[in-house]
Amino acid sequence: MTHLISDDFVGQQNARSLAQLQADYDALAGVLQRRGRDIETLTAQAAGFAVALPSWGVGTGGTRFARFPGIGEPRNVFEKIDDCATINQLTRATPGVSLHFPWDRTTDPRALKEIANKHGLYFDSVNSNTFQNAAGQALSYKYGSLTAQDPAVRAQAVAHNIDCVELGNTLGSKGLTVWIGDGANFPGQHNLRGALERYLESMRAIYTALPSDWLMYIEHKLFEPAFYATTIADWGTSFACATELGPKAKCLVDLGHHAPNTNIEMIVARLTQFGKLGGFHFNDSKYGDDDLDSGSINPFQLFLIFNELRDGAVREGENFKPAYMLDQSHNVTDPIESLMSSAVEVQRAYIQAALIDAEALNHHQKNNDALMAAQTLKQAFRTDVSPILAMARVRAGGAADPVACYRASGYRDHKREERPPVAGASGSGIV
Ligand code: LRH
Ligand code: MN
Ligand code: MN
Repeated sequence: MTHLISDDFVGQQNARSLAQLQADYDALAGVLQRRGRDIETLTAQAAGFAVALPSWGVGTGGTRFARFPGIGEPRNVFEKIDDCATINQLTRATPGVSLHFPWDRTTDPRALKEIANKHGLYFDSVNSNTFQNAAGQALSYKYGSLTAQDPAVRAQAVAHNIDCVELGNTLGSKGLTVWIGDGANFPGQHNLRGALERYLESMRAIYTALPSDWLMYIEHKLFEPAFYATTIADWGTSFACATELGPKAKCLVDLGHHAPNTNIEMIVARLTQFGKLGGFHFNDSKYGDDDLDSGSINPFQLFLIFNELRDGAVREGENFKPAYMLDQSHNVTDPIESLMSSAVEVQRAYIQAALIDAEALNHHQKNNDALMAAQTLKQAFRTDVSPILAMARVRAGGAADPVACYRASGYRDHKREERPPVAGASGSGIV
C-alpha cells in the first residue's frame, strides 16, 4: 500500500490557519474593492487555473557533472503519478501530467490512465525523446535525429514520434511536444539549410500521423547540446516550421530556452498575433536553460508574459488556450515542494495580470504616458494576491499552505521506506 496524504489531514492542517486566512482575504477584498475589483471574481479565476506537471520533474534532476539522488524518489511512472497526485491534492492547480517517452514507457498504458484518472489527473501532451538513445535502439542519434543525414536514422526518429502519438492517444493526451537536440558543434559541420529541410520532411511525416484533434508543439532552444548551431534555435525558425506544417503545428515557449535578457513577453505577443502560440514550459533561469523553479529569479518577467496572455485572451476570445506546463529540474530541493511552489508562482502571475487595470493602461498608452503605463502594471504586480490563491485552494479541498502541509504529513519519510533506491532509476533519465 502506498502512502498518500488523507483529505482529513489537509482539513486539519487548514483549520489551524483558517481564521488568519479569512482576515487576510477580507482585508484584500477591501483593497480591491477600492480599485473597483471584486475579489470573488478573481478567486474564481484562480480556481479555474491549471498548469501541467512534467513527469520527469518529480524525480531529482542533475547536471551533466553529477546527479545527487533524492530520498524516496519515484522509480517508475506509477510512483511518479502518486507524487503528481499529491501535488495536485495540495495545490488544486495541477491536474494534468505530461509524460516523456521512453522515460515513462509502460506495458500497460490503459492501467496507467485508469490510475491517473482515479487520482483526478489527466494526461497533457506527451513528449518524444530523440535527444538520447533509448535502450536497445537500432541506430544512434549521435549525429542528429529528425535532421540526421542517414535516412534510416530519420525514419527511426519519425517512428518514435508516431509511437508517442499512439501511446498518448491511449492515455487521452491531445498533443505531442517535439524538442530535438539536433545541431552542429562546428562551423561547416552542417549545411544549415539542408538540416532544416530534413527536419521539415521528418516533421511532415509526423504531422500526417496526428489525430485531427491533436496539436503538435514545436519547442525551440538556443543551444545545448549543440553549441554552434541548433537547428530549431529560436521562435522565428519555430514559427516558420509551424507555418509550413499547418494549423495543427504551434510553437512552444520554454522560458529557459532563450539568451539572457531576451524579451520573452514580446515573443509571446508575436506568436499570439499570428496564431501560433501553442504553449509554455515554465521555469526560470539566470544564465541559460537552468530549469530553475518558476518565478524564483525573475517573477516580473513571468507577470509580463501573463500580461500578454491577458491581452491575447481579450483579443482572441475563447479559442485562445495556450497549454501551460512546468518544465524544471530540481537538484537541491524536494521536487514535490518545488513543483507545488512553482505551480503557485505561475498561478500568482496569472492573477496579478488579471488585476491589471486594462482601461487605465490603454489610456496611458494612448497618451504616451510611459511612466503611468508602467505604474499601472506595477500596481498589479505589487499586489500580494496570496490570500486569493490560498482561498481558492482551501475551497477546492487543497492546502492553505501546501509546503507546510506536505512537510507536516511526513510523505517523504514514507517514500523513503517504500521506495528504496534502484539502480538507474533517475527521475528524468538525464544523469
Ligand atoms: C530541453 C527540454 C525539453 C525536454 C526537457 C526534458 O531542454 O526543455 O522540453 O523534453 O527539457
Ligand atoms: Mn522544455
Ligand atoms: Mn529545457
